[in-house]
Amino acid sequence: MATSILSNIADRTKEAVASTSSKKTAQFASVTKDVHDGNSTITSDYGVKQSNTDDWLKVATGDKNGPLLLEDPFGREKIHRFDHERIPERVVHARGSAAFGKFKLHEAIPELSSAGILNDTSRETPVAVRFSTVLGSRGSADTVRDVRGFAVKFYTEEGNWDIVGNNIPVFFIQDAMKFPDVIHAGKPEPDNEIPQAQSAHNNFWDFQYMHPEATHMFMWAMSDRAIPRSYRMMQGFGVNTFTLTNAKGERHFVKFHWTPELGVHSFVWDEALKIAGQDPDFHRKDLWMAIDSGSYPKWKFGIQVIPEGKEDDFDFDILDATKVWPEDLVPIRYIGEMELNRNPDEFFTQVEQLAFCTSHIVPGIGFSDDPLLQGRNFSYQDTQLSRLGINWEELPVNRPVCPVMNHNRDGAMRHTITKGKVNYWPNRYQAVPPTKPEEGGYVDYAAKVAGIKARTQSKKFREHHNQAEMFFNSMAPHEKMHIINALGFELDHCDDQGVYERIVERLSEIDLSLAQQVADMVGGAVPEQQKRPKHNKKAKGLSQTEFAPSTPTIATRMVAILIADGYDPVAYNGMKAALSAAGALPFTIGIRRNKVYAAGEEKGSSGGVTPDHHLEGMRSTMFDSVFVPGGAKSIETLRKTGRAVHWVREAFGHLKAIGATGEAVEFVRFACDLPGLEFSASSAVVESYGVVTAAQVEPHGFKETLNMAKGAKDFL
Ligand code: HDE
Repeated sequence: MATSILSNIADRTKEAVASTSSKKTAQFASVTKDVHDGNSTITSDYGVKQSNTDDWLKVATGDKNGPLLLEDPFGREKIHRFDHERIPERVVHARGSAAFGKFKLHEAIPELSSAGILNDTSRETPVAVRFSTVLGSRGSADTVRDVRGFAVKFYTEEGNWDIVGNNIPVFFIQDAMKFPDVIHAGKPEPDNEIPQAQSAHNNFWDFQYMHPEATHMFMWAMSDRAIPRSYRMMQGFGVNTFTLTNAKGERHFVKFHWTPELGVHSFVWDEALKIAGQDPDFHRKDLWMAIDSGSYPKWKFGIQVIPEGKEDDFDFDILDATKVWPEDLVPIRYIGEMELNRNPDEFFTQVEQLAFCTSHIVPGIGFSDDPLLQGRNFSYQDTQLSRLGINWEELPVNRPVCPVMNHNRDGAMRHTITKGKVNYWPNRYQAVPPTKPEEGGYVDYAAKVAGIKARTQSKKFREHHNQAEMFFNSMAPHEKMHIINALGFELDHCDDQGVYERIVERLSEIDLSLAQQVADMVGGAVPEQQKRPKHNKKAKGLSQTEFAPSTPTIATRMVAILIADGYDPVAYNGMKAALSAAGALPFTIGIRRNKVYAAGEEKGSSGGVTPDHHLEGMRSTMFDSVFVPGGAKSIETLRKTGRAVHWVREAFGHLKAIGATGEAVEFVRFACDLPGLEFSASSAVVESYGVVTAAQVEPHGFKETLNMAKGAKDFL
């Protein structure tokens, strides 16, 4: 998607970018300057108007340049500021993008938590959400195989609450102390800094083998979840176990869930690989465009709850982040909804400086003894200190919308001016006292703790394979195939035989057929025996096929309409209108970007359409679906154009819905080259393998065609 698509969509949809009228929006406005206000001129940072910001002050010698003068304050300031523009990128999750919106609670849960945000259904809580990949640097591609970060900051009336989650519900390790190891192993290797944003290398897989606890997570990371079609089509999970405390002081264990309204969808691997080269910003643009055009992404907010006292009732430890709480045992209760409706105004100050802390919770919410969570609670605050400095919570994007007041002072870049005689508590003025619990002061749950100080872990933490197998068993056949192929790809990139052979050995503890197929692909010994007895159990909510949207929709999907001179204008215009009416985004792809003329139109006449892109500039990988209208001359040209044939064939290979009418039906059959494909020679609409054709079309036929396309798997 090129920038032209962005402006294209902005033009097309005149709907204004919504701004939630929220305290956060107002707060942003108070610190926002607009370069387009029409009144500003360039000043120095200390406010002096400048008359020339192009030429450094120098000693002029006639009409020749002389030496530059160090005394030029404007020249020095401009270069100084530039030299210091960069701050360290996040040590993980460096690549990402963010948007703003609102959270609305539908069902109060006073029996579980006293948190205002979980009780007051009349509130609209502003949120900031940042999506990210984990391993790549800030400039890496969006569509790589990786876990996605899904971090939500709620600006609540009682302070900021952050759920710093992922799009996969489990994690590689159980104890935070192992985090540097898992990340070192996954990041580029230390000697040559290769590969970028990839888990397909020796060190990553060496780590996986050395840590049986990572098995469940690597199965997820090899699944379709790790190549999402869009941030808007991913789930989010808090992963760690938190707690909820009600007004009576009773405690429940909780896991948080986000479920997307649009369903959960992924690329196929070949598509993800190609897009990483064709458009490294694919996900970033997709989110931006959707919000810009008024198609606001939404997620349902759900909780899984286990009462205190029931925590030992399971065959896994509920504090182990490498385990899910199977939904059959602990159902999800959906209690709220989040919508993203505003793009940032400036990336650096609103996305790079957006900083999260798992330790940021509000009254009514607490931590469990999950050893991953407890370590995270230290790490996030610590990393913000090195990225942003001690006063990072004063930055506009991180500021709470409720009052902040205490006796913390000073530090680099402090800019709140706190007036008064005292900066400590207690003081003789009773100035800024703590809040009593009954008036909303945070109260820690009085947990009873007794034990022996030791570097150890609970017994149930030592079982690592049951859920890895359960996950694989729960996959649909095509999802299993994708996992096998993903492992085949990754291990093919490991050149250390010891590494890939040992992973195959590990796989034989999960599923023999999986291990055998991978072994055959990547080389080395093919295991003959299942190494661990299988339990054959499945669970709800693991296969992403379960997450189709409740009402199938083509809205926000990008559909390419392929044309050359002589195309059928009835089919072209009819389909374009039908797609727009259904909320899809039609793009005209021409044989060239200069005007293309319909059948019956003179070349150079006032008619014709100017395509959004041409065949070489934009590939079918960038679209969800392709439609080819008929028109004898247009089809003759497309058929002779290798790239056009490839366009359609590649879309077919990527399982996309393809539509064709009139002469294009035969062209699509030729391009897809599949003997089993059924085509229609009449006006009847035929769907076969997601290809929808009608050889003879009446304008009214487009609605029918579109309905068929909606039924195509790609859209569900
Ligand atoms: Fe993070 N993680 N993490 N992580 N994480 C960071 O904090 C860390 C873990 C996650 O969009 C860092 O601000 C430790 C699990 C997201 O800005 C850092 C451990 C999950 C983001 C850090 C984990 C996550 C981060 C780097 C093991 C899913 C991006 C920059 C105990 C539930 C947030 C930063 C954003 C970022 C530490 C494990 C999600 C270094 C020590 C599990 C989405 O603090």
